[in-house]
Amino acid sequence: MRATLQISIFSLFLPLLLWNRESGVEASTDAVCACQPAPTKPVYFSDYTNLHSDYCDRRTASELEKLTLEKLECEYQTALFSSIHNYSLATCNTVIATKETLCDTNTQMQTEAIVACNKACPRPLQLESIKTSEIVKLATGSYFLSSPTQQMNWHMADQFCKSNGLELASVETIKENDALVAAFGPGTDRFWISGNDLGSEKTFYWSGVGKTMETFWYFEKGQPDNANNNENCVQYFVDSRIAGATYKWNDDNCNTPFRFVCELEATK
Ligand SMILES: [Ca+2]
Ligand SMILES: [Ca+2]
Ligand SMILES: [Ca+2]
Repeated sequence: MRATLQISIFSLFLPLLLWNRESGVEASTDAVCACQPAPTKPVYFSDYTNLHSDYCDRRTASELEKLTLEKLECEYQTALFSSIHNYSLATCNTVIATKETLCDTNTQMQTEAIVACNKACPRPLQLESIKTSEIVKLATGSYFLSSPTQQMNWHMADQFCKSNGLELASVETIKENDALVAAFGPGTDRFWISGNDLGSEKTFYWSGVGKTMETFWYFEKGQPDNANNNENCVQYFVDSRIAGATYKWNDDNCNTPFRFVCELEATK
């Protein structure tokens, strides 16, 4: 009886405690941003690997880490709340739905804070860094498409995206595929994305999101062919041997420089 009473009182106040705690999370750009002095001389794109990540990049990584912890805490609290309220499933579901909305709102606020941080730290001379104006917003997220002169091998492209708080793109749906292909335009340049079978031949994996390539498969006919037993990285290409071919996927040699696509994985 006493235990029941304690649980009942606790369950009365718990929603208020949780509500105050989580609605208090704010995405303060002041706390996020503090710009470094502008570089004194131009830094060329090809030199970027010699540079350390700058302050804004590190802050971006730190914000993403914080967000992950907040999501875990939020999920934990939701599970705890659910166990206490197992006598009233309907009430519990309502509260969980509210909390999920709060989680989503916090995620959105953190994403906005990251974008604001990038805006507050313009680095016009640092060609190794992606400018906010170069990030394109498509229906399925935010991306960076390297220019025709920004070409590097898959590993370098992977590092470049990461050093800017992004990942090589992971194309998980036809909607995302179509948005990217439309953004490429009519050219035939190849673009690296995060798919690869570096870990295990023929098992393709999106390294950008840490998932195997299961839900969506868009390789060109005859691909992946692991040509010369040495093709382990996935790219968009237009197969000139096929009449009327459009952008599809191909496995190619990871060490060959091509253009590439980075993606903002805000909830990673
Ligand atoms: Ca994606
Ligand atoms: Ca392969
Ligand atoms: Ca191939």
